[in-house]
Amino acid sequence: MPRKPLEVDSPLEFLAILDEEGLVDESLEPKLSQDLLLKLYRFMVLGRRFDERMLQLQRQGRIGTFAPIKGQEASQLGAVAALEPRDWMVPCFRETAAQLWRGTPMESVLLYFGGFDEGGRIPEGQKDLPVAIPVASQLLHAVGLAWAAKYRKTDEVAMTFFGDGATSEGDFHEALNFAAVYQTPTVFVCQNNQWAISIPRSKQTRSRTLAQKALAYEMPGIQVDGNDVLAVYTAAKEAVDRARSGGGPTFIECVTYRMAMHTTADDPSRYRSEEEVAQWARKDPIIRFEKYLIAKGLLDSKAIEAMALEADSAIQQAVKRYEELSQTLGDPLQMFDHHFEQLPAHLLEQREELRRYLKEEEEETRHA
Ligand SMILES: Cc1ncc(C[n+]2csc(CCOP(=O)(O)OP(=O)(O)O)c2C)c(N)n1
Repeated sequence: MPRKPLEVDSPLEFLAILDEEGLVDESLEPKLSQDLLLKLYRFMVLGRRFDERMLQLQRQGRIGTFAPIKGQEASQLGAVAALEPRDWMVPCFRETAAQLWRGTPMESVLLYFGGFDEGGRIPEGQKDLPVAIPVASQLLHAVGLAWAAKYRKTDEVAMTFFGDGATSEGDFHEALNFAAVYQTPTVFVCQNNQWAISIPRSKQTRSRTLAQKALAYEMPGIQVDGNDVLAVYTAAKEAVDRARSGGGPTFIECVTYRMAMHTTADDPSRYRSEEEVAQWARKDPIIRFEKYLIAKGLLDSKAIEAMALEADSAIQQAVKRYEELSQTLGDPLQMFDHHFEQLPAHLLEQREELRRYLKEEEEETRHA
């Protein structure tokens, strides 16, 4: 009748490669091509500037509520850069940079947050799912896709993104459990940005790390500095390679920070201090990567300026296309079209009420 410690393997690690000063640990530095390094930087800058522009557009009433990504560029781009086009990317609602990397046009993102269904349409051949709003629901979709890939004996991998808050949902646990039991090629990327709206990480879970949640499901788990694009890429590449070669799922916790508001409907000054934000601003993923690329001789101030201008011009063109397109789309009555073969009585009533309301509004505008 022994009483003894259980033997539980712990493959958990923490990984950081590039520090806040842009100094690299050469023994861990991944061997990435110049093209890939510069592409990562370009998309980090594009993601940040697009985010800033979206905030202005939202404040001007030209798009609706959206979830900013500021501070999370490295977590998203380091991860998707490890995928092949044939792999699946299953986003939450804060993956704008990842979506752009995968090929979603900026105007689609604007259309989505502008309230147009058409923004959820994924370009032909691109294997991404649309934005998921119900927290953690997308993890199950990713596991399903990965399970299908395994069943069909393709070598596709499904990578899904979610926040620290999502780890408290039942869907999270069901997804990890199924993925581990059936060894599906799924890569779970948790962007631990420290806050789930106003709930801090400390009130989300007693676990010292989120990565350790992988242990319960007997899958590899790793915690990485999520503001270090080289560390995120390294962890993601190992996870994708393992998944592709039949090694099953991995859980990656990216320790990062949401530098802006949860969504544009939120006021973070009500629950967090300016000092906390300032502390994380010093860990900015773009600044440290920029320093690294300058030290490597791949960037200089002229190239930095040129890339910013290039991003701004692409953004300006996308906003123009969005505003032109939005003139031709968006009959609100369409929202009733695709749910039921035959609309139930209460929805017929709601459709009629909306139709009447829109007509009245139109007449009022005409008389105004
Ligand atoms: C099932 C469900 N419950 C509640 C909400 C409302 N809600 C939207 S975002 C959010 C917090 C999500 O936090 P986290 O998972 O950490 O992701 P983050 O927003 O920080 O990226 C909540 C509670 C929702 N969308 N879905």
